[in-house]
Amino acid sequence: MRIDILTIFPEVFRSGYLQTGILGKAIQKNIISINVVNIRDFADDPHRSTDDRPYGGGEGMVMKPEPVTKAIESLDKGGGKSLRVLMSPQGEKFDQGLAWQLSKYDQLVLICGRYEGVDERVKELCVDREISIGDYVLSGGELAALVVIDAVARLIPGVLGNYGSAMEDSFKDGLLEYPHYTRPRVFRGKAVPEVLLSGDHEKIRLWRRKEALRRTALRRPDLLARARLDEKDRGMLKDLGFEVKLRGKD
Ligand code: JD2
Repeated sequence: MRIDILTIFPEVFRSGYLQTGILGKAIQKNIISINVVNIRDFADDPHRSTDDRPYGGGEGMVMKPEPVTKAIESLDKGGGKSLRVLMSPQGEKFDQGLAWQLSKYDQLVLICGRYEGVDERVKELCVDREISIGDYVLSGGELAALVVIDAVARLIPGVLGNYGSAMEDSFKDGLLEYPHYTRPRVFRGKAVPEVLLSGDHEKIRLWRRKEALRRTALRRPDLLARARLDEKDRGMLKDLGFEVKLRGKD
């Protein structure tokens, strides 16, 4: 997959998070290629300005439409399936399902605004989707783009050591993960749950499922309402003192 990032702060992407860990490996292995474009290079006034005052007045500045549009149009289209995404607090909420959708493209163009955002006409003329990573206010689209890149990259075959683990990860069947433990067996007086030392794989599987259900019911009832649950799951939830009406596995 080719990822083009449009920003007035290209340095954010050039050395740091993207070059680290499994993402850095995926770039080295050419499974993902990252192309960072400085929107300012497409500003043609003497001051190379990328922002201007809002029509109608008010606080803050707005990204001028010409530089962003020219930057988008300058990109190599590559021929494959391509999607132009604007990072924006007004966008649809990014989640694992949307990450899976984006992972199917050959090219993603991620447009990062600053100030109060980009001129509305850019969205109408050259943006396919507007995406928000959550309901909090960032200073620009750059951190949001990094979040999207990380979540999408791990779903591309070859990026994780084992593709299966992308599917196994959190949210596969819509539940939070069970608790994890490693050595030592007792740490500062706190012991690892005995069942995990039993060697009884079926008992362990059931304990983990029950703990996943417990956590999800306590912390994320919204997820539980949409989770894929079977009769055994419902039984476990009942044992835990939670009542579930909701939909079943199929
Ligand atoms: C952005 C800003 C409007 C106040 C471009 C913020 C985002 N989940 C998210 N929160 N904030 C953003 C985001 C994305 C792009 C821009 N700003 C600053 N805009 C009101 C502050 C400018 C995402 N994705």
